[in-house]
Amino acid sequence: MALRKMIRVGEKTSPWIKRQLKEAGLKAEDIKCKEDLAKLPYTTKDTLRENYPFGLLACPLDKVVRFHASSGTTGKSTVVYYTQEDINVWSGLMARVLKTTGLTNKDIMQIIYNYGFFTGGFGFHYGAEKLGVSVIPSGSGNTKKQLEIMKDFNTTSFTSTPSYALHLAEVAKEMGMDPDKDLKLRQGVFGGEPWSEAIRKQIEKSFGIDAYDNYGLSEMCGPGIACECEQKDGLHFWEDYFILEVIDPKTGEVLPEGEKGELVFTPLWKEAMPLLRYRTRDISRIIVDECECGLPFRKIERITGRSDDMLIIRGVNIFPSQIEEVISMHPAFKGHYQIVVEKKGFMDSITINMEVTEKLFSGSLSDLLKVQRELEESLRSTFFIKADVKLVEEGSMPRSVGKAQRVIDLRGVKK
Ligand code: DLL
Repeated sequence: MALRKMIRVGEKTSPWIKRQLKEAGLKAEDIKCKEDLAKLPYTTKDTLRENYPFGLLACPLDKVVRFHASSGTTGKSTVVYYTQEDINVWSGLMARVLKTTGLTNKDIMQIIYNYGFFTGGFGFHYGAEKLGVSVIPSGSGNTKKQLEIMKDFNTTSFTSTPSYALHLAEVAKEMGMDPDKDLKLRQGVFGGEPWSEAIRKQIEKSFGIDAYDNYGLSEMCGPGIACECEQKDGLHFWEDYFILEVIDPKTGEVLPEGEKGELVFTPLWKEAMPLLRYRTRDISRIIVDECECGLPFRKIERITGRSDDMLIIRGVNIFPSQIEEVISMHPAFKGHYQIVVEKKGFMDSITINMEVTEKLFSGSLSDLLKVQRELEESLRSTFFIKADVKLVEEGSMPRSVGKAQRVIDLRGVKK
């Protein structure tokens, strides 16, 4: 019902949806259910770039109350727009995320995401306020100050990228603080970038909290699409507001339920920027089993990476998250690493720079070499290619206040 209404309205108001229907030789009334949706072409990030800035507007500009945008490392940035009603719905979806992760109006949440064109700060802010949580809009950066605020305000929860949470924990240690004992934190909600189970454990242990994953993307609204419940085993997605298809990223074919592929979302509620079949590039699968928490929404597995992040090293396909999974099994893993890919002669070469503790780094050379050999061997036996591991000093790799840059691909970069 919601889909039919959305397409009927979209055909009239959105030049892009009109074009999608025309390309498929269909009229709005031909799309009655999810299966019919599959007859339409996809919307992609390029669609947004080509329509920069206002080409996807489906309402008069004076009804728009907010813009967000992604930075766009290549080409134009992508812009998204919201009416007041879009903001209201988004806030409700975010309130649902926070409630699902166990927050209540008794909590004090510190929002350590950038407030600006990035959707993280405002998305969490409006959702938390709607749930009645007391919000500290501290924004990103200024790590020491963040920790002082946590202490002074008795913050019970915080949200940031998982990589920044790890950085907060190490700065706390430098300041002589034990976040588990000295702070009142009880939970945290993390997302915006892929993270492994090992990083979750590390965050949970450092702060003495429960750490929950949440997923979203600006093209849909921002954060607020899916999150973990207390089971921490897959992310419930809000099926009453989005239709989710999972497709083969190479062929574009829709896959049977439960198979792994690229997530494609159709939001059912958007006024300013309705989109049909948006290809996220994010790889996951729908979990078919019901969740013990009793929520009536199905789950997706944690996102393992993006199809456009996949590295092809000497013909072998590897996701950065798979590398993280392997190296994070080693007790020397502390969460900070970077993958460097370059051409040596005609061959691809891959090096994983991984930080180890000060104690190990300045200890005996044979211990260090042993760790290096063990990691290289695990990588070789998993991917059947040689990867070099370089162990580096604690604190020597860049820290980001937002999303971490895990891969540096120098192939194609002129020396
Ligand atoms: O990152 C929205 C967000 C903010 C989500 C805060 C969660 C928390 P974009 O900047 O448009 O929006 O980036 C979206 O980030 O397509 C994924 O590739 C990645 N991503 C987001 N959340 C997760 C997650 C925000 N939990 C892109 N796990 C998405 C893995 C994630 N990847």
